[in-house]
Amino acid sequence: MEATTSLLDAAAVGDLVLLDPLTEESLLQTLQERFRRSDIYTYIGNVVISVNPYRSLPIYTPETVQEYRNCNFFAVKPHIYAIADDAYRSLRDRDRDQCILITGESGAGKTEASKLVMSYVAAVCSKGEEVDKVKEQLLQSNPVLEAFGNAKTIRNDNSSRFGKYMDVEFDFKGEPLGGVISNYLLEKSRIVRHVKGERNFHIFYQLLAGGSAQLLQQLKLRQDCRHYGYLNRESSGLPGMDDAANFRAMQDAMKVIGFSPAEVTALLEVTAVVLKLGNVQLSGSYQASGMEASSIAEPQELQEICELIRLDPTVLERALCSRTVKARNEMVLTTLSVPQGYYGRDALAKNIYSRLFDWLVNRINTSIQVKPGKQRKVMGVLDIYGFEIFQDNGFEQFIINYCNEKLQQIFILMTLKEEQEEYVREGIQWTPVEFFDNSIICNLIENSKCGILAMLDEECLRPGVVNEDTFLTKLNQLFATHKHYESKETQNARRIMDTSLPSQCFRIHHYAGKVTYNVTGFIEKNNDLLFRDLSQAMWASQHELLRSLFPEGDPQKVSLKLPPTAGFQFKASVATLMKNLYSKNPNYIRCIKPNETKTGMLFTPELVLAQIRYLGLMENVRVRRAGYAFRQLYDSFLQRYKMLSPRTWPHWTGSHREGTEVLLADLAFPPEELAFGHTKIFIRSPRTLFDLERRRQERVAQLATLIQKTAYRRY
Ligand code: AD9
Ligand code: MG
Repeated sequence: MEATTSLLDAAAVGDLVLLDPLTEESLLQTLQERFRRSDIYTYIGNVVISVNPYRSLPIYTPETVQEYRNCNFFAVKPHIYAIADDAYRSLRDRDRDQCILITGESGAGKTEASKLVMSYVAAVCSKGEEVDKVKEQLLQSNPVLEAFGNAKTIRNDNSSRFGKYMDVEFDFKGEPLGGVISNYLLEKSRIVRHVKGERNFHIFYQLLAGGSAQLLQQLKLRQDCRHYGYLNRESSGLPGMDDAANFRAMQDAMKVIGFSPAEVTALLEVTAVVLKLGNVQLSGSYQASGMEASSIAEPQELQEICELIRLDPTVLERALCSRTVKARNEMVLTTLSVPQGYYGRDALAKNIYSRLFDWLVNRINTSIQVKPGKQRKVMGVLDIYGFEIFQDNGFEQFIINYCNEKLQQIFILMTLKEEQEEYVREGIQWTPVEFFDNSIICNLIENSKCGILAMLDEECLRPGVVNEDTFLTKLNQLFATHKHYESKETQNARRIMDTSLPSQCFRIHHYAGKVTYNVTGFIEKNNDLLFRDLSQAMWASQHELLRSLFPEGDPQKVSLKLPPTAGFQFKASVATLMKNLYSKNPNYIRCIKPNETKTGMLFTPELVLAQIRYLGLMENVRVRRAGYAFRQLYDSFLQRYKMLSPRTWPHWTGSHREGTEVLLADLAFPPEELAFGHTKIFIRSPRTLFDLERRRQERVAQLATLIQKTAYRRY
C-alpha cells in the first residue's frame, strides 16, 4: 500500500476521508493543491472527484490502461480507470451489477468521463470478432447521439442537452453482449430559440457543412446557415470543431450501428423539415368578422417541406393557420392570429425533433439490444445534468434540480446501505449515522397527492382559464409553514424582509442550496400541447418515419384524454431510473468545473467551493467516515505496522488478526477507536490513523539509522 507512505500529506494521498481537520476550506485547498500538481482525480472512499483540466493530459494512454488493469484500488494514484476497473471486476468476478453515476455542472467533464469509463472497459475486456463488433456499436452510439443531442452553449462547446443512462450488458465471462440507452428531457426549446453565442443542435451545422451538394439538393437545403431562421441567421463556425468531419464520423457511426441507407435518408429528411419549418413565414389580415387570420406569406418553403414529407400542402397550410375547436358539441374551424400561428409552428418543430430523438435512441437500442433469455450482468452509466442555479430559473431547472435531489437521496441511502452491509459482513456493531435526510424536499416536489408537481398537473387539467397565479397561490396555502418552501407571501406572513424574491416566484431550499423559480411558463411547458390539427397533418403524411412519430394524429384514435404532462412523465422516468440504480452497486464520479472560461489548468476557488456545496461533498465525506474512516485487511495492515511492537517485529507467526490485536494493544489506542471485523481492522478517526502513521515514520527513520550504524561498524 504505497500510497500511505505520505498519509500525513492529505494533498498527496488523495483520499478526502482522511482529511483532518475536515472543513470546507481544507477540502478546497486539497483539491486545489492536487490540481496544481495535475492530479485531477481525488477520492472520497471509492467516490472519484474529477476536476476538469481543460487540456489534454497524458494519463489515458494504453500504458495507463495496463497499469490500472487488475490494480489494487489503493495502491495506485486516484484515477477514473481505477473506479472503472474496480466496477468491472466486481461485475465479472463477484457477479454484482454495477452503476456508475456521473454528476456535475455543465462543462464539468461528465460526458468525457463517461466515454473514458466506456473505453476503459472496452479495452480491458476480451477481444474477438463478435465482441469487437458489439464494443464498436456501443461506442459509436456516442457520435450519433451527440450530433442530435448536443449543442454549443456558453458553458460548453459540446454540451449534452439531454440526460443519458446506458446499461451495458455482459455475459458470465465479462464479455459485452449489448446494451440499452434511456434518454431524459431533451432541451427541445433550443430548436426554436437559443441565445447569442450559442448554437442549435450540432446536426444542423454538420449536415449543412458536411452534406454533399447532391444530398443537400435532395433535402432541399441551402448550404449557408445564415439562410435559416432557427439557426439565428448566423454563420456557424466554431473554432476547434470541424462540423463537416463530424458529419462524416456520424454517418460512419450510423453504418457501424446498423442503420440502413433508407433509414439514414428518412432521418435526415425529417431533420431538414425541422430546419425548414423555421423559415415558414406567416402574414396576418383581418376577416370581415373582425377576427385576425394568418396565412402563409411565401409558399415556396411550405411546398418543399410537403414534397419532402409527401403531404398535400393545403393540409399543412390549414393546420398551421387554423385550428379545430369544439363549440357547443360541434367542431368548428377557427382562424389563428399570426402569433398563434407561429406558436403552433414552433411547437410542431420542437415536437418533431424531440420525437425524432426518441426514435433515434430506440433505433440504436434495436441494434444493440441483447436477445431475451441470455443471462447477463449489467453496468449502468449515468451522464445526467447537474444541479442548476441560474439568475433566472424556470420549469427546466425545477425538473433538473428535482432529479438531482433524487440522486442525492439515493446516494445517501446507497452509501449508508453499503457501509451497513460491510459492517454486517464483518460482524461489527452498527450504530446508525446522523445525516441530513432530504426526503422532505423530494416529498415537497413529488408527493402524488399534494406535491408541487401534482399541484401543477391539477392546474393544467383545470377547465377554463388557467394561469400561474392560481398555481402559486395554491402552493403558498399548502406550504405556508414548510421549512423548505418560501415565497413573497409566506415571507410576508412570517414577517421576513427580503427584496430578492419577486412575487411571481417560489424558492426551494434544496440540499445543495436555495433556488428561486419563476413560475412563468410552468403551465405551458408542463402541458406541452400540440394542436391536434398539427398532429393529424403529420399523420396524414406519406413519410413513414414522420408519420410514425405522431400516432395520436390518427383520426380513428382521437382520445378525449389529455396526454400525460411533461412533469408527470419525468417523475415516472426518474422513479424507474432510481429503482434501476438502487438494484445495483453504485460507483460515483463527481465532476467539477474549475473555471468559467474553459482555460487549461486554471482553478477559481470560489467557483469550486460552490460546486463542493452543490455536490454535497462535505456530507459525502461525513457519511463515509460516520462509522469508521479507515479499514484494511489484516494481512496488509500487519505488514505495514508490525515494526511498531517488539512482539510482532520482525516476525509474527500467529494469525494476521491476532497479530493486529497484539500490535494495537501494545500501542494502547482507546478501544472505541478500533473494531476487529472478520477480515479487516476498522479505525474510527483519521487522527488515530495519522498517529499510527507518524509512529511508523519515526520507527522507519530509527531503523534506517540503526542499519546504517551497523553497516558502518562492520565496515
Ligand atoms: V454538459 O452538462 O453536457 O454541458 P459535461 O458533459 O459535464 O457538460 P464535457 O464532458 O462535455 O462536460 O466536458 C467539457 C469539455 O471539457 C470537453 O469538451 C473537454 O474539452 C474538456 N474536458 C472534460 N474532461 C476532460 C479531461 N478529462 N481531460 C481533458 C477534458 N479535457
Ligand atoms: Mg455532457
